[in-house]
Amino acid sequence: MNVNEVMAELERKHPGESEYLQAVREVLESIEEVYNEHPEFEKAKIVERMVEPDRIFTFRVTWVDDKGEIQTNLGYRVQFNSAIGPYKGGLRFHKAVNPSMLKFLGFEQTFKNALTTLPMGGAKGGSDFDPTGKSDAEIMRFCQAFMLELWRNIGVDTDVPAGDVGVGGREIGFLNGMYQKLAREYHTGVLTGKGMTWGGSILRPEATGFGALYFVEHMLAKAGKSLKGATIALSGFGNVAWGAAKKATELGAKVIAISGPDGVVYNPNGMTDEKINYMLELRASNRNIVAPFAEKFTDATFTPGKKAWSVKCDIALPCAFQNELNEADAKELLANGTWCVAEVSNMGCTPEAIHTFQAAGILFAPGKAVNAGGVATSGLEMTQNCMHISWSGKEVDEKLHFIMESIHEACVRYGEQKDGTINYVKGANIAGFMKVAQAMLEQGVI
Ligand code: 2IT
Repeated sequence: MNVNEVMAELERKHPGESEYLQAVREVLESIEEVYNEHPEFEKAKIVERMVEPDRIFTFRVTWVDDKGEIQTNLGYRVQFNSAIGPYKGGLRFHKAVNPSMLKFLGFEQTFKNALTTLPMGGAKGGSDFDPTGKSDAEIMRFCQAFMLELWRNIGVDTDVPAGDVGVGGREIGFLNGMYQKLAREYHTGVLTGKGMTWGGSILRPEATGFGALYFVEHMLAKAGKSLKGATIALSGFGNVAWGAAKKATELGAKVIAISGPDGVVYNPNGMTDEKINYMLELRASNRNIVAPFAEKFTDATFTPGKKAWSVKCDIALPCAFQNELNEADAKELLANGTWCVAEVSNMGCTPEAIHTFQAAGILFAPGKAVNAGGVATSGLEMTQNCMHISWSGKEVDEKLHFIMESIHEACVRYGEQKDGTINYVKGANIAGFMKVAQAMLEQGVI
């Protein structure tokens, strides 16, 4: 394989799909060396097959807003790869959603799911519906209209969606209610991230953030460092940022910044239970602003238009959106002494930012390893649903710990360099790739 040739061909077929091309290039650059040591992969054209989704469903979603006006959005489900199990991955509701974004996310999901140790293929879906400023009733009607189309293409053993940006427990509830009504199937397992009284798993809401901090703990331990007393800046204030803030605080770190599209909140005294709970209220308000945090808690200050990366911190955790941390941000963090960056959002850093961190020799880990605890706990939710039982919080947490430790070990196994440091990007990409490639090879040309 020659990365530039594969990329030129992909670009020819999908011109301008920048996020998708960026995600594929990052993986191919990491695996090139290993791939070329396996002539059987080359012969089976594994890379050429793996970079294209299996199929994409695109549909119109029409619904009526509170004023009685008719609204039309676009809906999608990208079923990317099913080599190691049924399609699995979240739904994103955000005004910028388009095929490029969902293809990048579905591609990433395929490798991430492979890393979890569980048998799940990769998928992603969503809509350009913007939840900002919508009422709960509008969100319900949109979710119902979305499911009116999606339901035929998903199923317990075929494709199991969950949440992502703009889709949390409330939306999963509306989606699940409509699915059951349409499909007349009352199995609990067609969506994950469900409520606790109707098939949800304890700890699924926390799992992405908790898992990320477990991963960071391992990464720091390996480098002889610790979370205790470390200052953390994280972006976002949604479900993922909430779980990360909660676990980071529990483990003795101080979360000194959260952010939103409107700016950054500097929180020099760190989090309290009340502050952490307030993050949930902020998200549920559908306003998509973080400024009210600093109105409610007077020891915090809000600066409009600034990112979390302007705050001096030991550890930076992007928890919001792709490419939310660019080269200039990376340089600002380094100048302020940051020594660890872990992506909790998918592809949170631009390639230039990653190169800047790697060149500086600081600890860096990619989203598909760091945030895999979310989908892994979705996998645990599916298992409980199939077995018709509910595990205790302790059981789920132990399994999540084990999974994050396994992912860290896989990164070390494939990413250890001659000088003893770990290239986590390479490690995660090769570990995920090897599993999916082997599964594709063994199942023939299909
Ligand atoms: O990016 C992700 O891994 C998620 N949004 C979670 C997907 C899932 O199926 O739980």
